[in-house]
Amino acid sequence: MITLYTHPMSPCAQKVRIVLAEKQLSWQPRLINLQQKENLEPWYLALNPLGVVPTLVEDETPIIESSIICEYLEDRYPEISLRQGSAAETAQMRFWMKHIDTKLHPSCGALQWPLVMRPALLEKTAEEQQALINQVVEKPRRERQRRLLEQGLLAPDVVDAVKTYATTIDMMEQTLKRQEWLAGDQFSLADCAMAPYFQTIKQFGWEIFFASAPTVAKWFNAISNRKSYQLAVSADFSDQLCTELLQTGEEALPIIRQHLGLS
Ligand SMILES: N[C@@H](CCC(=O)N[C@@H](CS)C(=O)NCC(=O)O)C(=O)O
Repeated sequence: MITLYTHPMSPCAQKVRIVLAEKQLSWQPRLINLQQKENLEPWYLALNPLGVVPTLVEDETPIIESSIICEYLEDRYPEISLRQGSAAETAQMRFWMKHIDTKLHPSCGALQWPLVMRPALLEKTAEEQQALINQVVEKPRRERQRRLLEQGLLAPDVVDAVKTYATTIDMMEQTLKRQEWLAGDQFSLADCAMAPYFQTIKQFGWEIFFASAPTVAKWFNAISNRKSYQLAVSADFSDQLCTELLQTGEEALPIIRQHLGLS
């Protein structure tokens, strides 16, 4: 049995859930309360020394890092394949996965964390907040969270994050004008990995990012209509949660517009 340590709004956990659904694998979720930093408890660090979700456990072996988990699932369960392209297409698939891991994911964190995670931390005392942040394992993440905790959407990370999103969407628009999916004509792990980062835009009602990228909007629409996406992502977003997130996103929109150079 596969167990996935996950959080409903974590984009890197969502990508693994999409791959599990595409491959029609059964698995059991173990929800980790990121707002209360359950991910930093010793029992979880024993599974994932980086203290982040997702972690997949199969045959008592923990597998960490979402892109590595996706490739693990592809290697272990190739029957429904999400890596069927030529060597060049596989290289293209891995380019996108690397771009997501190194650039888009931290950017998504800079946009989502202040709106979704920060409010719970702000309810704690200043000492409790610092004690929790001090436990964050990796220094770049720790310092980013400290800045986002202190400055919210006014942190410099947010300006960079909006720019990274805009550049990524531009690159995708050029690619998707030539081919149906990110790595060619086959739906692949790259599409599964990228889609959750557009859930973030959608949930906050920030369609403004799609203004000059109709092909990307069409691509995301096609993915979000897939059964895998409905099961792995949409099912976790109740009507009430969607309403709350849209409201949060609307309040933040003036800052996002400003960072996009639109006002
Ligand atoms: N490179 C990691 C990133 C994992 C990651 O950043 N997970 C976030 C949720 S999307 C997390 O667990 N954050 C906890 C925290 O920041 O304290 C992966 O792809 O698995």
